[in-house]
Amino acid sequence: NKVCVIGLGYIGLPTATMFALSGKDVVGVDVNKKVVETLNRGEVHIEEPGLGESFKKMVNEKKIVASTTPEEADVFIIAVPTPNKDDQYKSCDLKYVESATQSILPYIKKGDVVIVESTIAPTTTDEVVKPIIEGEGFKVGQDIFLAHCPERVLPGKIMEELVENNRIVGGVTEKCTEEAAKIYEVFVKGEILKTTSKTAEMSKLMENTFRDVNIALANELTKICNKLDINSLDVVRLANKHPRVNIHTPGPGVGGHCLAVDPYFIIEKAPELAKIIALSRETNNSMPEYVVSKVEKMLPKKDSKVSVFGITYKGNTDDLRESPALEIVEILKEKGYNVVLHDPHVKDTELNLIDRKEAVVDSDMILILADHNEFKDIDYKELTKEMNTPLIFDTKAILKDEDFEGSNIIFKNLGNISD
Ligand code: SAJ
Repeated sequence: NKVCVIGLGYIGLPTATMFALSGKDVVGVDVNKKVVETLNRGEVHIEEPGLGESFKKMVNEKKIVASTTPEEADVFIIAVPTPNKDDQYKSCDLKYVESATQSILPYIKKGDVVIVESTIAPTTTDEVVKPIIEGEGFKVGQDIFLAHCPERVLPGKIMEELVENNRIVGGVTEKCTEEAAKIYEVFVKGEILKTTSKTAEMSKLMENTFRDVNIALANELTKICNKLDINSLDVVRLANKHPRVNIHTPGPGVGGHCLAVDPYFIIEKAPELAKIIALSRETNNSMPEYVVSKVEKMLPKKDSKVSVFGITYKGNTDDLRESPALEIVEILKEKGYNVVLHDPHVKDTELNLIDRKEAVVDSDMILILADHNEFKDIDYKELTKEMNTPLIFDTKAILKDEDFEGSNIIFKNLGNISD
């Protein structure tokens, strides 16, 4: 049978490719004409290990085709973005989910399965998507089977995790759950976890919220430790030796389109109750300013040259969405610093990225803001020779104090910069 995937971004494209690899005929739909053209040439527009080759193979075998309009199919998968709104709670903007649902209405028929994979606020499938489909005369649960099946794959490991991870399948009715579960059985090797759509929505949001709150705890710990002259990275390492403790790693902030976005979808539904969740967002959002305040302490001269290594929201990706690194760069520039950028994963020419050697010439600081693998194996003793001051500030805890013992390099991380 045939699968129609709406939205060919970080989730939709790998998912569409996976269905094609599993033998389905796939049409992938995106509103962006340029993206559709690129894809139909067999090229992909996002960096994700293993995706490019598989996608090209499927295009060549005619198992997958990209288009700007949907087509009749047996299964429709909605994987469009759900950004934050500009309102008080930064609530979930459903405009793309709504327009994607509307766009498939002329093509759906009795017996079809409609799955929302986009991350949505709790109760959205029941209260927003279902009425749109029923407005067309279908009865959900009898004619059309509607479910929320959140994606939970980690960017950088998407192709692997799509197959290996457990998958939550939440139907609007039990029959919807059963029909949607059958769809994923073709490639998911993990467990298929059946539930209702609103439980599925909340479970997905809570996974990312758990991580966001845990990182906030680590970031708060770092601020407290720096006040008390204790190394927070040592504290995290030692506390995590306890069998039931897993404190996450402090860093320059939380970015990406998941952790920095999803917790607000819970807050909007119960702002008077979601206190820890809201405070954690605030704490993580304060980290770029905190990092800048530490840079200012190390480099009081505001025209100093800062060489930023890594501008993506995390390591080994080209994804710049909600990147705290970009926020740090902006604040540093506003303060007058001479900031140059180096990132081996990003191709954007408008950002004026330069190579590593050029970036450090006459520099006063290498500021590591993303944990790309490339930054772990650099010969820093050699590289820092070109610098004005051999100072490295590693906000991602990828290098170790020991690596610099006996050298003239001044090595700083979030653990050893007491106030
Ligand atoms: N970060 C820290 N400290 C840590 C871990 C992460 O500061 O200890 C930062 C990262 O640098 C990054 C941000 O948090 O800026 C988020 O990175 P991440 O690796 O935690 O997660 P994402 O956003 O790439 O992907 C998450 C994953 N969710 C969970 O692990 C619970 C992924 O499985 C989800 O599919 C994805 O969100 C999503 O799409 O929701």
